Amino acid sequence: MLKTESVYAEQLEQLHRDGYVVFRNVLTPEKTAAIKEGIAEAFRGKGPEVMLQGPMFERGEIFEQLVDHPGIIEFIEEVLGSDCQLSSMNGMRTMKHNGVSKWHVDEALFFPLPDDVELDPRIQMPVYLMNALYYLDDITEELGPTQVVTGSHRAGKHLQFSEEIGDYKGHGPMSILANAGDCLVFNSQLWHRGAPNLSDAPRYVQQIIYRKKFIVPHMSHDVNSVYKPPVHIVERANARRQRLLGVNRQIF
Ligand SMILES: O=C(O)CCC(=O)C(=O)O
Repeated sequence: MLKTESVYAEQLEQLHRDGYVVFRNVLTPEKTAAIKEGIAEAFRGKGPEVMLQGPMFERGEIFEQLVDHPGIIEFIEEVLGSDCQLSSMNGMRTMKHNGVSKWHVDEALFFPLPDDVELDPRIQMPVYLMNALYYLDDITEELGPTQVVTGSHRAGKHLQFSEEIGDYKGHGPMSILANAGDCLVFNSQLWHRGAPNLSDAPRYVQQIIYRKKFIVPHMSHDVNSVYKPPVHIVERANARRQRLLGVNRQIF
């Protein structure tokens, strides 16, 4: 049987090679502004040190729609499988001098390698968790860009949670200078961080983490426990969104 090439062939190649892909202009200016306002509202009354609030799909339909945002969700499903689900959906706000600024991979290092061992380039590592960051501001060096080390999802190295990091195969830390409405999608194993916000303005980002179905959901960084989305949100969701929210009609 002829295998049809994915419409995401180029992005899939980039994701597996570099560890990340930037999708440009995926949100309209109106949606971007509404999401930013919704996140600002979620942080109302919180101190400047608070950086995450969630789960954001509980905060209105504009956030529910983002769970299965067209153009992004199809790509996520190609990588994680058509039965993938949401792991967490946090709004981020970083105020002056703040940021998730220690270099890390999300959750855990899945495939550690000894220092003198490298992955054979023919091996394509499975992807278990993917992070989608929707930018709600034009991201400058001053506002604190997401920074990544290209290809480092294949390094298999434990990071020391420091604010400095070395190169990986000739690639040093690189800032993703995106615009409001763009979305960065990356393999959770990529070395990354949010550089500190040096400006006087708050920086808003919508983060959505997706997981392969067999991985336990996180849903909120505040309540790292068994979580069920509110019934009215599940009831009005389409079938795909219900699945992403953890409704499981499949036994195996
Ligand atoms: O704030 C950022 O740009 C990066 C956030 C981050 O490190 C993460 O989502 O794991």
